[in-house]
Amino acid sequence: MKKVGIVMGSKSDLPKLEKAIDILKRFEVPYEIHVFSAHRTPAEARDFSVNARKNGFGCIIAAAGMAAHLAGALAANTTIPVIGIPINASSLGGMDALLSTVQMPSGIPVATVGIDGASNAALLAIEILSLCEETLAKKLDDERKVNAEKVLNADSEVAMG
Ligand code: RP5
Repeated sequence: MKKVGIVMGSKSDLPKLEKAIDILKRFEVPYEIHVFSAHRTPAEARDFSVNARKNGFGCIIAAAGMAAHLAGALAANTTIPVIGIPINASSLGGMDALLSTVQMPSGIPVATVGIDGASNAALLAIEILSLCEETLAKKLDDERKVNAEKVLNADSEVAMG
């Protein structure tokens, strides 16, 4: 199975990625975690991205806050899918990172999830890998059923008062 790369711009972003890590573990998806900064370690970020496909990665999750160029910088150097997580790390509440991550120029896509949207980033990464992994497709279906069950139970509870 291909790996998911989780890259964050700073170790200070790590707590915001725990949900993604938990989900990848639960789905038994192999992953690697790195700290590379588009601004502070641009050469290392580039090397990771340039070699990602040949190193067995199926997609990259890139999380960064503030003037968040990490996801775009990684996407510029690879044609495997890059999922961007804008991190709330400043007085602007993550809007700075959201706009920096989502507003990519044509030709270099970044699939951007919501601010601090680590869960959806992991699920989207698994959905991408599931195109070639039937076991993951089945686990995703099971997950959706469990989630639907929770909402239906909540509906029953609320309706009964
Ligand atoms: C971004 O700046 C990082 O992704 C982080 O969200 C933010 C602050 O980084 P530190 O100053 O905590 O290293 O590059």
